[in-house]
Amino acid sequence: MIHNKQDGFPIDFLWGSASAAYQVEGAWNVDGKGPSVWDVFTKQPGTTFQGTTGDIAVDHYHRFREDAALMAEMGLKAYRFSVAWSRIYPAGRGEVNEKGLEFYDQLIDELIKHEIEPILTIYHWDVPQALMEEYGAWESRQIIDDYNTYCITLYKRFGDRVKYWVTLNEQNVFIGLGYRLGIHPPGVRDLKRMYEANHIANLANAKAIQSFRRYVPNGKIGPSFAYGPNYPFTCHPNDVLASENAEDLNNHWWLDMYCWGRYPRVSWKYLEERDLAPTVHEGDWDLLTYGRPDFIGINYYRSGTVEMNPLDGVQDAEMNTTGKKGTTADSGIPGLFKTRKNPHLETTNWDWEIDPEGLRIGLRRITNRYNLPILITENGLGEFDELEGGDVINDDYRIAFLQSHVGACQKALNDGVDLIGYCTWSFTDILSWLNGYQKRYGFVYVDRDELNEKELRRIKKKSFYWYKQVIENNGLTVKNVQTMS
Ligand code: BGP
Repeated sequence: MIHNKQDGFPIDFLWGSASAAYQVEGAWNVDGKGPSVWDVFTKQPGTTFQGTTGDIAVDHYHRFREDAALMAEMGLKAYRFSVAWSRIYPAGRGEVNEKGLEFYDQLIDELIKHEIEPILTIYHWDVPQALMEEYGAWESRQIIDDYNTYCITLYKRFGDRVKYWVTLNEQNVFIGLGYRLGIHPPGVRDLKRMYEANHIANLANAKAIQSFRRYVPNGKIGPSFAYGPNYPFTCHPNDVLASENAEDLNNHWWLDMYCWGRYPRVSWKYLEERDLAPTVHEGDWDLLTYGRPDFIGINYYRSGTVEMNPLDGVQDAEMNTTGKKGTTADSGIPGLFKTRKNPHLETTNWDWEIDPEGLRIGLRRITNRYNLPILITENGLGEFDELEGGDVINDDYRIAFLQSHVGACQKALNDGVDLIGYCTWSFTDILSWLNGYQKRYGFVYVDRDELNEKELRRIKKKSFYWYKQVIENNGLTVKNVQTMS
């Protein structure tokens, strides 16, 4: 669709940036915080790049005022952060840790002082280790009530100041990497357990949203979903079908549930025949209908391209966690689809396709299917950055990436998508779960590496000034574009 004219961004558009507790806070055992599964998992040899952990991360816990001041200097309109469950409930449930609540009180107040809209993610993967040990965390229905209690504690405490809430961050990723590929905690490779745990997470999500309506009636809530639209590798109907399979099993399996409270029929039948469909108890479908969100949070990094995969075809493959370009093998599900490198797209050093038009395509697909507002809760480029003399970081590649994606957002708005905001990933550099500190995403460089925390100095990158201008102008202008080229 080519438009004759480009409308601008809405006046109250949320120009934001995002982070997650484990990736920025550090202070992993400070002020009464209990351990999360990530505190334990990253300390097991061989789980992360060069054994990196979030023990110190970028020390946001102690430097949040400095970070918020940088956000204010940039003119950021919104900041998405997550609460560490085990800071609030060190043992996952039972006694509340007042110190944990106080930390987020202070962070929220600091943001509001700078006129930055807080977007609070309730859960960004760091389930308390105690619940993992007690009942297997997401594998037990006990977590539904414990998660709900944790949510209500946050609603009551912060509901007066926080309007935008994200329930589960990338359920498809923490479940998929946790139980299919076994590279996130709990490191399991078992599809039956994966679909069971996922169903329980759906129930927990729906119950949390049901409670939200009562405690924060004027707030807005939704999940953040890791979304990548799929393309067929060729126009051969077999490849088109493969692409539909991928769309159904990788996207609709979650999004249909969030928005409609049901699983897509084709994928359900496929899983049922293999005894992989989740166990459904009486009352589940009723509860799931309460999960309908106010907006869909989308974390977009890349699109996917697939072709037919025969029954004896390729299966799951290793992920590139080193930044050595071209080391990702094709992967797939025999009988459904397999990935192919898209010849029309460049990739990052971690082999992620760079595809701004894919964002527009995805936003349109979601809009047409679910008819809900969309908040982009993450989008960004993870790359090696170089700190040059005079404290300069020339990250033109990041500016180019973000600029093209902001452009795609504008086109999507023109197409009719109800896009309410755009959060980049991330504001400062952070710990990348499996890729250490070398895969950087921030507008603000943090001077540390895998082996040495140094002084964790904050240094503004070139992209910092670029995004500042975008926010000032409420979108791209000729000037922004020139700055970059
Ligand atoms: C998303 C997560 C983020 C962040 C981002 C980048 O899946 O929600 O927490 O890590 O991806 O991923 P990575 O750090 O693996 O490059």
